[in-house]
Amino acid sequence: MFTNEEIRSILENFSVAGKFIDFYPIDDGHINDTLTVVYNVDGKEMRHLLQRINTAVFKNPDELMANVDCVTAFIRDKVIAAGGDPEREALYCKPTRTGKKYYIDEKDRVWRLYNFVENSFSHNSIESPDVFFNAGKAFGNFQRQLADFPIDRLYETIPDFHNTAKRYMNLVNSINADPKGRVRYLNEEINFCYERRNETYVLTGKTVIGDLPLRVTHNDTKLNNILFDKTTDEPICIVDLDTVMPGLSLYDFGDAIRFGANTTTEDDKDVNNVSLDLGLYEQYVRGFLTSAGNSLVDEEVKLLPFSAKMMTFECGMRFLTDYIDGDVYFKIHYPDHNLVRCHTQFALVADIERKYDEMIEITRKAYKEICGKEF
Ligand code: GN1
Ligand code: MG
Repeated sequence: MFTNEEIRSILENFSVAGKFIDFYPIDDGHINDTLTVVYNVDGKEMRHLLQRINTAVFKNPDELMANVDCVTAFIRDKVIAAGGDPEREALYCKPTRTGKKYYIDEKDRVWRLYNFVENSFSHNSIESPDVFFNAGKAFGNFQRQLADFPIDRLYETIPDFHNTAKRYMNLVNSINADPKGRVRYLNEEINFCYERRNETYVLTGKTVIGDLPLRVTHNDTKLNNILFDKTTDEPICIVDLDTVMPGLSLYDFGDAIRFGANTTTEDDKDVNNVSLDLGLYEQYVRGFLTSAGNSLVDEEVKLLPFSAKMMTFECGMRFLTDYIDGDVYFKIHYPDHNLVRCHTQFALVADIERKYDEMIEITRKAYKEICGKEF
């Protein structure tokens, strides 16, 4: 997708030591383009992470980078205060030669350069239950690290990102516009959404009346946004900070379950492979409550199972909306990719509904055992 020459000329605008040798794309994300770039510094290999920010999605790079900058600096201070290693446990962006946080090339593409966390990797699926316990602990810890972050310093980079009711309205608008004539084939999917429309208001409604506190949240807690240590398999740090915004702890919890506790991938073409793994759900609840449990209010814990359902439903609606719109938001690798993704998400919602009472029991028991509290 990019040539070596192209990347070299972009990197010349960043203030880093050594000589650029090579690059490797990282294909996990649906939004930005991410590459590992390799330098030779006095005979030693050194890596950085180069990213092209998708400005159709993140429309204001200044505000986005201001958020990333103050959140990463805040986390860095917390890591140092806790005696950790800030080079591995915190991210930072390397400045351009003119001292800016990002570089705009002649094609108006926006680039930034992050530190590369050596000897780390990310999981795209769960090989053993401990991995998911640790994932819950890591995202709970992230929330705890940012608990005293001054929330009004953050820009809302994508307004109403997890406002599920607004996402439903966006879907309805796309259905009405039907720019690609795809709606006529989507009766079942659209009915599925219509039947659940009243639930889309629950979380924002409870926030308005003060039952759920606004916190600094990550908002994109996919398992592959955690870096793990190759040697110890322990989580090191959280990446993909573009959507850090004021939000609900439930967004972070629910989205993590959506991705990680599914027995298959987000784009498995066979929906029969989709189900909620209750064992993994339990691991994540326990990990999350171990690090964040005592800072949560009872109402948040009570709604953990609901959030798993809502975040999965919301994501499915977003894939469906993008399919109707003609695949303009998420990167796709084949024509029906967004529809396939929508189907896995709705199948997972249906399975969560079947297992809902068990999820509540697991949550209740863990809350009692780990935090000594009840909801
Ligand atoms: C996108 O960028 P990536 O792939 O980590 C999306 C998330 C979705 C996710 C679905 C900014 O995340 O909200 O949950 O795809 N990010 C944005 O896999 O829209
Ligand atoms: Mg990501």
